Amino acid sequence: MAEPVQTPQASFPPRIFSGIQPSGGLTLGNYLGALKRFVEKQEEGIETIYCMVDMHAITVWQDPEKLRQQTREGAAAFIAAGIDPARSILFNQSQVSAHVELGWIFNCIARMGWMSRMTQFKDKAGKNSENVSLGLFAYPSLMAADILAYKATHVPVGEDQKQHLELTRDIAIKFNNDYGVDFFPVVEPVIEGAATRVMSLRDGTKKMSKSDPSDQSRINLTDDADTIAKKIRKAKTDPEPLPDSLDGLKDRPEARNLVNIYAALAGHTAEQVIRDYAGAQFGTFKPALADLAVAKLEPITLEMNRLMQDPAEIDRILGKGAERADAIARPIVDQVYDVIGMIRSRRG
Ligand code: AQP
Repeated sequence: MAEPVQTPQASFPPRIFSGIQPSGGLTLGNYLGALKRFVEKQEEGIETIYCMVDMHAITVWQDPEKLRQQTREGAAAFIAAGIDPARSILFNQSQVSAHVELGWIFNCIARMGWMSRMTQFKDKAGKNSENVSLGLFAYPSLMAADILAYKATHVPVGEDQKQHLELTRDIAIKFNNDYGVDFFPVVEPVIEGAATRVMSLRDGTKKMSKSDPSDQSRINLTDDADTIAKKIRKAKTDPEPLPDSLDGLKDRPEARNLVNIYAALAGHTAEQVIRDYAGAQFGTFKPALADLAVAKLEPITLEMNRLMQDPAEIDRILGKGAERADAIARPIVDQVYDVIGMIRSRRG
């Protein structure tokens, strides 16, 4: 089949959408790669829509009670990190059915060949690909629906989601071409900052992930100050001091990771950090990083804990956000049904 050709784009007003799976507690990777960026976008005054993507979480079995808890905890992390539910729309995906409706339509747009190239599926399925859920394979087309149900134009994410956003672009372009419309925007990934891919504290070649079996591999947003300091102290490194230029970190993934984390937390570039710590041993650098991490993360953790005292209030915020999200997505998905030729004659 010929590659889809891009149709000329009508102008779509800027709108940000992004989400996080409540498949475990949020990590420093989620914070630096996603949450921190989400807050910055809100502060830029762009319309921002953020979601706990619980339908994605169940692509791997979740204990129902834990899933509820993790969804609330994730929402609490958004608010504690600076998302204001009055200015941004904050909700959980399963309360807005437009996502799964459009997800099915996109399953019929996306090609098997495109989906088979998704490296995250290959990584997550590993040798067990015959035995994972069909949902895990279809996940990226539901992600495209999450974004395009709002005609979002920009999506802040970590580096690991870049390929899924390219697929979202392909789906939008193919839908527009197949139906001869200029209906969906071709989204722009927003992958910014010094730590777009935070790596495991135990292995600098592996992404920090909430589902890694080793708790020592990650910093959780619920970790207390002592635990954060201990995990950083024990983080895998090498015996060399820090070099005087970034080039010197090329074959030192663990050292590079800690420098990137420091830079992202401090709001500096990695170059600045290397300038400040050139020649320093990890015995000096790690305590400085631990102090910085605690200073930045502790207020968020404390606020999350406070918010989690009142789960009913979190549910109320998610419900209100879902109503606002539905008011945007419902008419868009109804128009999609018209475009693709579905009869819509039911009243009420
Ligand atoms: N290590 C990371 N570095 C930078 N950004 C990251 N993100 C996740 N891990 C890192 C970004 O966080 C957002 C939400 O991701 P997600 O939780 O929906 O899914 P994920 O990318 O699969 O994250 P995990 O932690 O690895 O979850 P599990 O273990 O359940 O699969 C995204 O913007 C992502 O880029």
